[in-house]
Amino acid sequence: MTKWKYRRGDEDAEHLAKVDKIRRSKDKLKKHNRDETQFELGKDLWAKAGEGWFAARIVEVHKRYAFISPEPIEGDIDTRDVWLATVARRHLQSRRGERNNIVVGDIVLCRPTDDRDVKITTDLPCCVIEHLAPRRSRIARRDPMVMEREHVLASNMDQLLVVGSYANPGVKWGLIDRYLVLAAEQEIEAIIVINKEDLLANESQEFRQKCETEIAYFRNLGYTVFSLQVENQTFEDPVIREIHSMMDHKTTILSGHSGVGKSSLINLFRPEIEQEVEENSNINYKGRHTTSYASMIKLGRGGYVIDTPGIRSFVLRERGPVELSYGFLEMRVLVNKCKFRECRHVDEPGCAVIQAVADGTISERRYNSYKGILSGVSGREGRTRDDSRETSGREGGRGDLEIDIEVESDD
Ligand SMILES: Nc1nc2c(ncn2[C@@H]2O[C@H](COP(=O)(O)OP(=O)(O)O)[C@@H](O)[C@H]2O)c(=O)[nH]1
Ligand SMILES: [Mg+2]
Ligand SMILES: [Zn+2]
Repeated sequence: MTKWKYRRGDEDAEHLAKVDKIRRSKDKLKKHNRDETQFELGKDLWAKAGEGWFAARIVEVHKRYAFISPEPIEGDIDTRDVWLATVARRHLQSRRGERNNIVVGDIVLCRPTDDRDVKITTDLPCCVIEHLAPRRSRIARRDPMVMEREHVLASNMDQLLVVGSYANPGVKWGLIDRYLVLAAEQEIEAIIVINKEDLLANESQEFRQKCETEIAYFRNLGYTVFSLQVENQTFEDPVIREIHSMMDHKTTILSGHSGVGKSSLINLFRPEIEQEVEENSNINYKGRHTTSYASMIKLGRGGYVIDTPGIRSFVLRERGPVELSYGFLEMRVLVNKCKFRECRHVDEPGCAVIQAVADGTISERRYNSYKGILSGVSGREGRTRDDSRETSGREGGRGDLEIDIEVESDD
């Protein structure tokens, strides 16, 4: 049972305490970043780097090695120019508690080497990762293997673009909500794209109405939502251009269920590495997965994307009600209006959120999504035709650094 605390009305003192706490943690981080024996080291301290060492960006992470692209000028990499990299051995020990010590998007300091740790044959030049710059932003979920641990999916992105499709697979609104929570917490922009508009013609009037309502609701919250058909589209289409204009000069993490058309969308922006489009990612597609690894790709038309393997559902790290309601923009503005300061908005008396749901200003679906996340439920919504088997069998089971591989089934 939660103990309800009465608001003290002393908001200023509370605010100051919060600011002070943030300042102290920042100081701690600074101190930490000064210690060169640490893996994580502020970029301003890279000056002492050895000869030939260079800054780079992690573009793909595999189990025992990663691919990096040198970043001679900040913010400019050629994602076709890759080196094979491993983390310096002395750092592996200290980072053992983490599932993955480097992720796509990380900015690292590399030392060229001929002496590789991994025994693989490669033509690629090789290097050792000596330091990791503190992450500006990160997208993480709860580790499917170890509950208390976080699994960071990617870092240093400027914004998140979450893609869904009207059908095949149908929109998972709850999954979109979860991504929006992550973006809100990282204070990065979130854009929503709902694809396969052409398939709406086969859907019921009721379904179309529901989708329209959802989209209007998100727009009303201030999110940019695009509804479109990526297939048969070209870069000349105004909507496609508009999406691109939001991605130019930025690093965008692309997320969403597999099969929704993420790769098809990227391909319109002339990526340095053409993305594989799964012709048959629908119900007949069995056993294999689309893209198994997250990777960072430069777009020929400007900007970078981090394409992630589709995840059907994921569990967010546990969050308290205060923290979680921050990720729901419609609740964020109400939390100060609840009678109890640590109101969970579940069954507390005088709850402004519950009232808003009753008034219809907060959507019931979003509210249920909030409660689902609060109680640690994954984003999977019921079972649909193309969604009938769990990802579990192979989920993280191979001890991969990467995220789950989806298995599609045909029943
Ligand atoms: N009907 C329809 N299918 C599409 C559309 N866009 C992409 N697809 C198809 O959806 C499937 C999955 O696309 P893909 O780009 O690989 O999705 P990803 O897994 O999200 O990267 C492919 O068969 C595409 O041809 C669209 O606008 N309408
Ligand atoms: Mg893809
Ligand atoms: Zn409340």
